[in-house]
Amino acid sequence: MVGFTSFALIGAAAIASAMPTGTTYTPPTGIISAGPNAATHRVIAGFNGLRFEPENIVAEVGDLVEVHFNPMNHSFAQSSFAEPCKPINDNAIFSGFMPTPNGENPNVFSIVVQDKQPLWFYCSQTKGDHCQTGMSMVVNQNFNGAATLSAYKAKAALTGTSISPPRVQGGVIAPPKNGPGL
Ligand SMILES: [Cu+2]
Repeated sequence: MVGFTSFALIGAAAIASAMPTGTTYTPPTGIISAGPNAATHRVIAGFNGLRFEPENIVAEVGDLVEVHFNPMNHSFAQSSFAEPCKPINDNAIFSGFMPTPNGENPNVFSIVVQDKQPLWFYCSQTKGDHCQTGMSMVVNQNFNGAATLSAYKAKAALTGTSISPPRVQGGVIAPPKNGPGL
């Protein structure tokens, strides 16, 4: 089944104020928003080189995944397991590129987990082949199956290049509510 992205925007009102000027996205109806007891799973893109840290997250429905960006110029993009380093479809979650000369980018990209299906993410930066080098991660991997993060990375290394999703969507760009990731 190829359905709509498994993450969604936190809310239309939040989006309107948080998305960069000129970026519009209408969330589908029926999306799950972060609840008052939602956990926030912090991820650092570019921690100690070309990787996400942590890169294997177990999250509950309604939890937030909050991606912080370290140097250099990373992104957070959704793929399938079968085809690493390219968008899962035109609705693939995408943070856009987050250029960060030093320290941590003042904005994070936050998404709400919509279900318990595995979700695969990669950095679509082609300069330096980030995805091919191992900059990828998973939310809710099936630990009893063959679709592991190491298997994803092995396939990613064989792809020629990365493709970014068509537009920034599926999450909110805003300053982190609870400060930097480290
Ligand atoms: Cu990257």
